Amino acid sequence: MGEDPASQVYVRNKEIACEACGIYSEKYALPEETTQEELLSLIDTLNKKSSISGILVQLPVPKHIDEETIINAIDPKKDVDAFHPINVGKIMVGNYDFVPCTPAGVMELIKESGIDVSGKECVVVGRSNIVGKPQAMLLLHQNGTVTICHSRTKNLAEKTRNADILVAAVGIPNFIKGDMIKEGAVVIDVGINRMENGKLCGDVEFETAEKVADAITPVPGGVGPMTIAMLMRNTVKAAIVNN
Ligand code: L34
Repeated sequence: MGEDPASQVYVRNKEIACEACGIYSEKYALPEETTQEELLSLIDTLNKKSSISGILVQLPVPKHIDEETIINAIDPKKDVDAFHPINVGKIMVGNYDFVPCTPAGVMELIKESGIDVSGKECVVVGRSNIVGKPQAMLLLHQNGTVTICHSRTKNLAEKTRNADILVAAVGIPNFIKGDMIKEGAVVIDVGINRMENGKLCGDVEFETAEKVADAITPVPGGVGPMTIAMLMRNTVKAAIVNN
């Protein structure tokens, strides 16, 4: 909904990924002034439409729309973002079909790099419902020792320097510097910040961080594309579960 330029890029990338995977997709680019009732009515239609397995409302939504009401309106069986409270609860319990795409992408990067989470000190910086909280839960399910840090955390650098696996999801450009990272750590940068010059920049200061980290993800070309890959995986799962 609306004209958010970043959302337009992300949604376009999702369409391209669907095409590449052979997943049928429909995009509804609703104008900014669309009412909440109109949006809810579209979600209701898609909830009932048997040719649609997954529904995603790209965030952020405009101010006059209540995000929680929208998320709650999506059929949990079609909630490929895993943002609905039913799916959030299932993640907490550890028995789930859908994993939120960004944290799932982070876990996949860790797994594919041959890194074992079990027993590791995992520090997640950021506590959003979309990334930080589910990320902590997924690391915990893999037997990591998890610390969640946020804007009120005291002595942040002390905590991040303790991390074997550090996930940065704060949304502040270059927030995590090299001297906040332990030698040999695995550093995963979830931040995608758009600078005034139009360039993308992560939450981690890459130049100083890569000198101390054993493994580090870039921005762009790191977690972002993984988020989309995990959306494809959830959608295929939804198609199986719903049929
Ligand atoms: N409902 N809203 C909902 N679900 C989501 O999973 C998202 N997210 C986040 C924002 N809002 C959402 C995304 O799709 C972030 N996000 C996302 C998706 C794709 C990319 C980045 C964030 C991506 O493609 N990143 C590219 C660069 C793209 C560019 O040039 O701007 C990269 O290489 O990081």
